[in-house]
Amino acid sequence: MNSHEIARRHAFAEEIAREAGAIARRAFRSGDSIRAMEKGAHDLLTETDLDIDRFLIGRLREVFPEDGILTEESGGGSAGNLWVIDPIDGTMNFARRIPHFAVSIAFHAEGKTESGVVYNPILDEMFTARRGFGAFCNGQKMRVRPTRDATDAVIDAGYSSKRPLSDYIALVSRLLEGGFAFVQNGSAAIGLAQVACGRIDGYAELFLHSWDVLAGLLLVEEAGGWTSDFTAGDGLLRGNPVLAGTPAIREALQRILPLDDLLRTD
Ligand code: LIP
Repeated sequence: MNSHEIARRHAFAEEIAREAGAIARRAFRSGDSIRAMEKGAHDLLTETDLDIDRFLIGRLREVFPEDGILTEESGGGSAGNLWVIDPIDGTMNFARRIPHFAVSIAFHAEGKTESGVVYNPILDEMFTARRGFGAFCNGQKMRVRPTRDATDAVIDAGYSSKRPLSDYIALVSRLLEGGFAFVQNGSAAIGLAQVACGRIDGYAELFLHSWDVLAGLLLVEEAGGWTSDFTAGDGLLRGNPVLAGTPAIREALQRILPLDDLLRTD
């Protein structure tokens, strides 16, 4: 795909992320209760997830009818030019009115994520990255934090009920034994955006879907960080573990979470 076509999609992704964020913000700030259905343990779905899912699919079909679309709530194909969307990443936070959630939109073409947008509508923080053009928060260029070492590092260690609890406990134990501090904030997209903008130093989770992370991983890469190869094997459609962070702690983190034996290579 040529640069002009990617640029069109990158600009459009920011436009519709902002529009979708307004839908989430209205629901978040209304006095109405936010009813959530359980898809699994600590895995929720709200009407606003579905409203935003329908809205984004509709806008994309209007403007880029030839592109494929894969979303958390509607599934989708793996066409060469693929939009990968999480209407609300951090649904549990949204349902509890914790302002730590985002609309996450990525555009993936010819095996690479070319554009990523993560928008937190409550803080009005628009994180964007286009491959090769840098990463930005509300237009300000982002760089990952100049971490000194593990004792100077905070890792967002996401919890997924899709892996045994014992594995998560082992991950957190190894982080703490390695001198790291950790948080578990409930949104991979925002966690990765916070690595990119230098608020924290790394993100680790034993299993995530592409819609949770593709946009955030590009933010980290374009802000000078490193990331695991999430699309290894069939990660784009079947998910994978995620590890990302600042350069100074790459070796220490990879020792703690040896992804080689976790990434899908089948
Ligand atoms: C969430 C992820 C988070 C993970 C949660 C959940 P959702 O995505 O962003 O990192 O720990 O279990 O999967 O379901 O809110 O879109």
